[in-house]
Amino acid sequence: MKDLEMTEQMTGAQSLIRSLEHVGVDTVFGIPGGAILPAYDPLYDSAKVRHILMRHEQGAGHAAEGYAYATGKPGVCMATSGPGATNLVTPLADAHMDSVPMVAITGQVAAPMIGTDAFQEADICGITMPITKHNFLVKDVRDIPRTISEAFHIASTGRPGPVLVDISKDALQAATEFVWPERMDLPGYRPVTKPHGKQVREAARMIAEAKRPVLYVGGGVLRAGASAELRVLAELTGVPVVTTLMARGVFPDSHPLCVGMPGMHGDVAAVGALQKADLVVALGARFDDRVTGRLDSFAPDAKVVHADIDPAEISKNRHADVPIVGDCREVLADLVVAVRADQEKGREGDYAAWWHQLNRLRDTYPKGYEPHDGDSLAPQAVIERLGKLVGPEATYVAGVGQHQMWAAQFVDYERPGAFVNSGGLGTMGFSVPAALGAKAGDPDRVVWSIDGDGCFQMTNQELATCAIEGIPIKVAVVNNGNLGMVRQWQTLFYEGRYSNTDLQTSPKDEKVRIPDFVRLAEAYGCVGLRCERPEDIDSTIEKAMSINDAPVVVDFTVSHDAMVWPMVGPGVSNDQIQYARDMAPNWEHED
Ligand SMILES: Cc1ncc(C[n+]2csc(CCOP(=O)(O)OP(=O)(O)O)c2C)c(N)n1
Repeated sequence: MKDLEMTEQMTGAQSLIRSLEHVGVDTVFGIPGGAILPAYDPLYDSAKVRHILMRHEQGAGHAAEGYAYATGKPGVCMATSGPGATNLVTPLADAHMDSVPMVAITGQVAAPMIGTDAFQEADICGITMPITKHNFLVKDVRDIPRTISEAFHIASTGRPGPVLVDISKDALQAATEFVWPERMDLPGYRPVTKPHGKQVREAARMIAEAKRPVLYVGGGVLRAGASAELRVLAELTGVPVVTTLMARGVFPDSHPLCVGMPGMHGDVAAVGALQKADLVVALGARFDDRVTGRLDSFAPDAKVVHADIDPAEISKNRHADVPIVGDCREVLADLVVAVRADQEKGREGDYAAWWHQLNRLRDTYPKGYEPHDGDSLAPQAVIERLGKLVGPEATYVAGVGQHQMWAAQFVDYERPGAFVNSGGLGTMGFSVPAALGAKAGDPDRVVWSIDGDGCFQMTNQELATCAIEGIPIKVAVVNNGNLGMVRQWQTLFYEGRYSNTDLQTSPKDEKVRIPDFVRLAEAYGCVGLRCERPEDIDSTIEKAMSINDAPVVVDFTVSHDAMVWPMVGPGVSNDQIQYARDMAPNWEHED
């Protein structure tokens, strides 16, 4: 019976949907159009695959990313040829930078038309070559099942990433026999997951010998599902842990060994820990310029152990004294064994002086903010209260800008996956659709989008999708009336010349808001709330939390002038971190 089913006659489009069912896809985010139309017909009949009709293909792509964050499975999006496909470019680039597993399926014009500038033709494989882990152009109907099977394998193994499958319309329409490939044949694609024992033992030896070691933990640890192993290693050794923007929550913020987030807007203690370290153990982290600051002055006295599943990352930006290629979960598990063996032989690090130094940094430069002049809301207070009232079990999805940094700083993350954001590409418009995808993938979890008024205006049309499809996300628009992060740079580096950053979403002097986010939310079938006074923050959040049968949008009208601190200016050394304007730690004193 099974064999018979396996060799059934069908169209290419039917074989595509059958293939998606085979790899376990339950949700597809997309928009139809001419070239992909044949695939939408059998999709209509699928009992296993839910298609969520988005309002923009960019939204479909980010929703697929949010789904991947929430489930650990590749997110799937679908679009037609030409403009449908090019609208996926931003989310594909985003997923590529942040190693998000995702499969994008696009229709292509019929094979004989390719290269003729046919209506809605775009060479999407050519366009996305540098921003996908891999892409396929399928012109032969018989290749569809094999390609889908390979695409999902590539997207989710090794260093995860986006894979695009572009299928010509004639291949979708042609008749075929459905044959599911028994085995995968991908010559040249063999991700190394098992680390080399010698390097791991060397790393353990260096950890024991170091005086000032730091575990520099990146998004690779999240992708590898290795937070339990990380915790064992940290507790076994007593080494301080810093978690990058992409790794927030992988190690609990409340853990005494957690010294915070490094980088441009990181904690002084975390930045200081890396700068003063004599050993940096980088785990699934890629020495991004937002973390290192000026690279040649980053962690000047540190030896580096660098573990990553992607060999291309190792020594890319910073030379690794001990390179370890492998899956972070296996690396950490093996490191634990090696460290235990060392400890049994009496080889153990002594970091008491180091902790003394770090604790002083933590105590002297804690996170803080100015509660603002007059009645206006401090955006940090809004986000801090949100984190406190909503709690660590929720998922928080940020946009890009000041609110993203405050969301990283002022919510306490206790579990991996609790914080979702666009770290590498820094994509405005990520938050609402990614929150939609996260909620679709994990409907029982409360999902808050923390968005800026600028970001929100890029993709808020997906609220229609949320309302119609019954995906009740909650959105906190941190409405400072401006492209706040850009305005901050204008304040600091352009003498306060605010060229083109005032969005008029909450003008200071008039009452006209364009748009009025509360009315916009209502127009989209959501509940719209507004909060303008500090004393209303808690009750507004509680009100939003009490509504579960519709999406909720809260316009938190906040001060225009708040800035993100601490800050390492662009292109300067991390040693020059400022924890407030014109206030820098006194490193001499700290030594
Ligand atoms: C698509 C895109 N365009 C432009 C930018 C540059 N940019 C980075 S942050 C920012 C301002 C974001 O404003 P808003 O969403 O209001 O957030 P805020 O910084 O005010 O919290 C801009 C324009 C970007 N990151 N992405």
